[in-house]
Amino acid sequence: MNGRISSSIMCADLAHLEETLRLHEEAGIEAIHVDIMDGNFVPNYTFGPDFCRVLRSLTRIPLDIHLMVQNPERYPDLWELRKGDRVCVHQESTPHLQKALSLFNVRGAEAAVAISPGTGLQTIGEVLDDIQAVLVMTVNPGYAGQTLIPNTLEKIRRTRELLDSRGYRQVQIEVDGNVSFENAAVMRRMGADIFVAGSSSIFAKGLDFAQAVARLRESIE
Ligand code: S6P
Ligand code: MG
Repeated sequence: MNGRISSSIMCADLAHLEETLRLHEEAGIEAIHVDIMDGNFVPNYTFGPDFCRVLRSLTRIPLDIHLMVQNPERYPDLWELRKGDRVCVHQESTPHLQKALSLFNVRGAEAAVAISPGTGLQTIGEVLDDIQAVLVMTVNPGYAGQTLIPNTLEKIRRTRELLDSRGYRQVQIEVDGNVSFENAAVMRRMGADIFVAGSSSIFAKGLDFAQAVARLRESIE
């Protein structure tokens, strides 16, 4: 299966959201990546449940909700999950990781464990039955427009090896952070399946959206 694109909506022109989402549908974008930041887990604020509701009212593309919030298990119902959605929970954000993941694994939605660049893979082995994906952060969470941390590329390969060796071939690997056309090709070779595309590729200044998507798809075949 070819790699899939999860578009980082915080990098889009939000003044023209409807038009942007129409272009997403025309380009067959598989998911919309919504970065939720609480000013606590990360030093920034972004979207919340109301914005997710707006997105749902404008498109049927599933949401890929990246929770960069402390203790995400506190308010699991805020996200009104649907079949095909995915919720990414940071390992570092809660001492109750298994519980948090299980709360999002409902109504056909998927759960993913997210790991920041400084986090090892050990804990993933304990929650394999609770996840459909691992989100390997290739920058530190908090901001768009950062530069990839080189060590994380090899970590994608180690994550794939861990999943395969434990018999979890169906668990996907998502990558997030500086997914440029060039980096995406390397990430693909390392074993990534889902690519969070932001200011480094499909929303890069001066690029035509459809052409940029086509170019990214070539990188992740
Ligand atoms: C970062 C966030 C990401 C960014 C995305 C931006 O905390 O989780 O999803 O929005 O990485 O893309 P780029 O190409 O600017 O890194
Ligand atoms: Mg993200």
